[in-house]
Amino acid sequence: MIIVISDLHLGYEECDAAAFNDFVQNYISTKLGTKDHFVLLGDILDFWRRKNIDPMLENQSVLTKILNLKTNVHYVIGNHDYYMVKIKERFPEYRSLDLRRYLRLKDNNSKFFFIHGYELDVLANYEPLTLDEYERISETLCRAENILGKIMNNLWGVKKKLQKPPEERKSWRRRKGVFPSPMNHMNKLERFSCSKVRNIFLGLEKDEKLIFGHTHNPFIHEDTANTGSWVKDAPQHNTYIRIDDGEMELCKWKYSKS
Ligand SMILES: [Mn+2]
Repeated sequence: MIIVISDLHLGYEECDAAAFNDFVQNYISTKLGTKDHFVLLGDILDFWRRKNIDPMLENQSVLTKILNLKTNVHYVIGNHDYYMVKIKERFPEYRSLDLRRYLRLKDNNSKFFFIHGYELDVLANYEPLTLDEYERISETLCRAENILGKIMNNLWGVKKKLQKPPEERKSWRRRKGVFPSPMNHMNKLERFSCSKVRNIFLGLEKDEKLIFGHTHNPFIHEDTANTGSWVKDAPQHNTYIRIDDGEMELCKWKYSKS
């Protein structure tokens, strides 16, 4: 079994760290064994808004739980934790986590390709900015602490509002914790992610399924899936993708404080 989550944003005030802690303690650590995989698909730590060490210290309990898991943990880097690339470069034999830019896994003959998803954002929305340039900006923002990080975040927030998808987007019909496919009102990034031409840009094989996060809009559409997020300002949050027998399922973790 493979469990995938992204966009936890530890260190951001809207992060639902309590629910995630509950998820790791009561689901991940009990359900996943040595043959399974837990994929952290980027923006797990949010370095843009804080001094890097602060979110790590504040969340050391859940981070330690992750380091102690008896399953295979993979950490795919996102734009908000892009600084992790530098750490990996400094310690090439980095051993605490399987830290990487992308990941390939197999489950029951189905092949999966994982990226955080900012790559799709750059291709769909930020041209003429190149991927390399975007990554350099992301890395700088990881060191920006509050000032630059906040400015950039606000700017991108404004841009997101301007791009707001149709009204239907807001009213997700929820049934049994599964989400309807948003294929009728996908934005450009999502349409690109679901098209086969994405393979040309990302180097995917014909039969590889793509899983990404970054947009905070969870969905499954044919061989493409988005993990969603764990931030309370997203319409749907605390979502994860569960892969069992090669099949992807979009799920929501229900957490009550009792
Ligand atoms: Mn992101």
